[in-house]
Amino acid sequence: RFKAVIFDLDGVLTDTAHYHYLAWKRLAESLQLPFDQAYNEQLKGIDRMGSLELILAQGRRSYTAQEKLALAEQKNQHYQTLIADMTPADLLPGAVAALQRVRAAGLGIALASVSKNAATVLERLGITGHFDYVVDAAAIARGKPDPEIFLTAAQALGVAPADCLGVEDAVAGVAAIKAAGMTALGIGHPFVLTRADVVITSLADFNLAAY
Ligand code: B16
Ligand code: MG
Repeated sequence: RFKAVIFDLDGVLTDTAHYHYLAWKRLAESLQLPFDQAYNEQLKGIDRMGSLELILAQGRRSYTAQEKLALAEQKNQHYQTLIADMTPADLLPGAVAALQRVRAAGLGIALASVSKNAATVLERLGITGHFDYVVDAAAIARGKPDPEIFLTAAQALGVAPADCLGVEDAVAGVAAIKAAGMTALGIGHPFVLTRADVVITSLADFNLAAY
């Protein structure tokens, strides 16, 4: 019943969500700010500056815009060091099979990642060629949970939002898919992704006909 599937990257196709966590943790520790896996849940799917604001909100001092840019750049350097050694072995179980099944069913495929490193990660994973369209995060004005990134992907594919299945591991991402008027397939835990239409543990359980 769908005409296209729009995938998130981090935490769906590969576990860069963990690398983002490690990079933010390193930055938070250098600033002596509290940061743990639970707080990190709120950061998933949130863009770089938005994530930084959430981390800095844990402390008392205020930072100038220039300081914030420098801190975001530090985090990005930690992150880029972590992703530098990625290979196709870093694809999550079922990721490539899911892309192949969507293609075999004749549906369009797009990537809706707010990460400015998404193109690099796709290249390292060797899956760039699977996508009809990759949203340029730099061209998106409002990050998730705003629907803009998913609506941009649907428009580029020439498909109505109602005919799209969005796949997300983040609370903010699922909210963005629902705000776009699409069906949301959550990857993770139903207690966390309460607004998803269906939740599966990983793409290893992906079954297009069931949604
Ligand atoms: P960058 P997604 C998001 O990617 C991550 O979930 C989020 O943790 C990260 O802060 C954001 O990308 C920005 O990434 O710093 O590389 O531009 O989940 O939308 O694929
Ligand atoms: Mg994600």
